[in-house]
Amino acid sequence: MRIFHSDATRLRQVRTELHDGVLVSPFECPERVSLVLDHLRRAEVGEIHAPRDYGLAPVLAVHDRDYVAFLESCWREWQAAGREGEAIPNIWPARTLRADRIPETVCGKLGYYALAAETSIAEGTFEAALASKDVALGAVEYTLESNEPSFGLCRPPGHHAAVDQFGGYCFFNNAAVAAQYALDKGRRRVAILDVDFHHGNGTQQIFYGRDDVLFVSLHGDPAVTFPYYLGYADETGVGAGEGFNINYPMPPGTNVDTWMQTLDQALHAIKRYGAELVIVSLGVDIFEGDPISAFTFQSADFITLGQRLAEAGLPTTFLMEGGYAVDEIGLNVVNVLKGFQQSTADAAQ
Ligand code: SP5
Ligand code: ZN
Repeated sequence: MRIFHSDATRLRQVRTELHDGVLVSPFECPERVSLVLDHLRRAEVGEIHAPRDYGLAPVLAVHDRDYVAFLESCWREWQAAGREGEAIPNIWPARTLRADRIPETVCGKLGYYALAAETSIAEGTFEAALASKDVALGAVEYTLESNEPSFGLCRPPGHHAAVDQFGGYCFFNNAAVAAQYALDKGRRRVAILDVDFHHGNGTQQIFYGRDDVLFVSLHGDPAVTFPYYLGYADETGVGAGEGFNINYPMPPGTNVDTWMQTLDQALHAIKRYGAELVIVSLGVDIFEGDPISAFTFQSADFITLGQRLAEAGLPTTFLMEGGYAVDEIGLNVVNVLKGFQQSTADAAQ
């Protein structure tokens, strides 16, 4: 397994996250990268490579050009406006307001392009987001060229980022950028399997009307869980995309047996689809000790997860999404990848 990592993913170093009514130090912090990297090295999971610079074209293949320009200029505009803290939205084009005019000033643009308020923008955010999509692209390119598995240590994560919205700690949808890249390199059927605790609303939105990417997600029930306004089981796709979006919402506290049975259903759907590549949106915030999530994985359960994914027998790229129990994040990620390798090795014997 080859690992992709870029030091520039640590350039996002925001100080504030709006959490439970208080500005706290963000759960999605640069230490997450360092800790995962340490464990990957110690466990000798595979060679660690820095990705090349893929430029903006693969981003613009799934994201809106004005949105990308906003992310690039946001912090500069916020500072020019003389604001004291970090850039955080506080007004949205909510249901009774107009969403067909984009405001001209940074406050208005922030609300237009944001889907949540916990994710502040400051120095280095755009640069880290660029590095994160390069990590994803390096990983997927390696799998496309070799059929060997890869892990992209993406940070910031991506699955909440929609065509023209950031939030949930996400700016560019790394999994969507990678899936589109695979299609542009000639793959015809790509599956994205999202195991993060939170629904991958951005990935769903990007591919909702399309049949060339199957999106399958296991996550906390949106009736009681972030991002609340997407992720129900009746969201199955639209038009050509009908039947190519599968959501498995589950209640907080769902036990691992139930979760694994649901994973079997998800993997069956991916096999039936005839996926040529699986991109796993790997959030390890399904861990019981996660500070903002509510599933019950123990560290050893991540080995089982990796084994089950390997049994699908498909070319696989893992991309890092969430996971905020920093003391265990490295072990949990390594366990998935080791479980995957172990099972692949067994199958080869
Ligand atoms: C990529 C990813 O995992 N993003 C997650 C973003 C979650 N942001 C808001 C979380 C709100 C959690 N509220 C839980 C209250 C527990 N006290
Ligand atoms: Zn998550």
